[in-house]
Amino acid sequence: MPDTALERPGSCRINLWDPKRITYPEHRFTLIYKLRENHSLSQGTIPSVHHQFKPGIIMKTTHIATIAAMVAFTVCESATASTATFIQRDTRTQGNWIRISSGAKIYGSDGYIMMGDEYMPISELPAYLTTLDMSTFGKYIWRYPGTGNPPCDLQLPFPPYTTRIASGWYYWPGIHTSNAIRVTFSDAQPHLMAIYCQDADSDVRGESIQILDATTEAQLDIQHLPPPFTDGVWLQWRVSGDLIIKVILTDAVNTAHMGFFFDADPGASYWNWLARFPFPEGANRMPTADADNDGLSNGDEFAFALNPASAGSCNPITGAFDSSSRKFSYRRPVGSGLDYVIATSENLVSWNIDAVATASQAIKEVIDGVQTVEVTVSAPAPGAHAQFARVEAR
Ligand SMILES: [Ca+2]
Ligand SMILES: [Ca+2]
Repeated sequence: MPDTALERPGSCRINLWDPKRITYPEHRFTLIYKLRENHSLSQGTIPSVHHQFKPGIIMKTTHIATIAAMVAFTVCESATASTATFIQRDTRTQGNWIRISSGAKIYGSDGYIMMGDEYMPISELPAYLTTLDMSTFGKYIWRYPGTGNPPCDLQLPFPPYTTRIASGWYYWPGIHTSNAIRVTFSDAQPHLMAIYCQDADSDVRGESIQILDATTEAQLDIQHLPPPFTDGVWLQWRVSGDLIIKVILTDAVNTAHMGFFFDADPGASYWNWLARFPFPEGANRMPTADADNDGLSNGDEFAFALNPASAGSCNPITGAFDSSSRKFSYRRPVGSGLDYVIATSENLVSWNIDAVATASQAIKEVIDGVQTVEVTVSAPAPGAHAQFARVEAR
């Protein structure tokens, strides 16, 4: 096999492709490939019946181990591929990362680390995160909890969420040995990672956040924070693998970052949908945020093909319920990855899944990636005084 294909970082899952559609049920193919990190040699055994067709590098060879045959292998996604795709710069959410009313998190639903008072980090980190080391940085508290509480200071992660602190980590060249943070994810899945940066005591700090592949040290992304960022800025990426994050000083004498926040990635279809809309400068594009303040989260608006950047777009029902035909219709995006379930109620309090109505959903029209779906609701129970229906996107 060509060495070039084997030099990819990460251990690869390799699937056999048999171009002649010949199966070798009694055989196993033994393949030598390199592992990352120390480039030692190892062996993997691949069942001959393991066929998968996914995009990737195709390598061809005339014989592998004991089998002399023309075969091809597709190297699928690397189990530890390091990626970092910049998602957004949010200057509007500031320190309000938790909804005061419910305690639900806009950032950090999977986990977070921030600095509390007494120079002690507060964290609740996700299981998929195996490394996040900020020990080479200085710790500082610019403003203690309860001191002024400007909205740019981060809410403390316990009720009543109205108490805030300006605190975090800083890098001072010549004093601190490293400006690098190793962040390692144990799985091969993309996650959302946000860093909150705030120049809490001046308007002269400037810094850049650089993300490197920890294995190759190739730069995956860099974002610049010129002064001032006194009011607080969220920088967010879609990331995976093993990363080095460098906080690079560009202005003044030291840097400042207040914490890391991790969330589940809603998927490429969500981000592709959001890319259609002109969000206000600095708006929060997270599924849990409500960028246009119409009472529907961005995630809800995605599920029902609404415009998350327009408060006037908040109703996905395109055809009102017709009591004689028992039909109504609604909009949803093509390929949302969600399941749409119909539920009915007599009192708007208790809801029951209407399996027949759920199965009745018929796509009547598809325009510009948006489906119009017609639903036929089951007849209400005998004696019911009213009937309501709703569509649940799961
Ligand atoms: Ca909204
Ligand atoms: Ca809207």
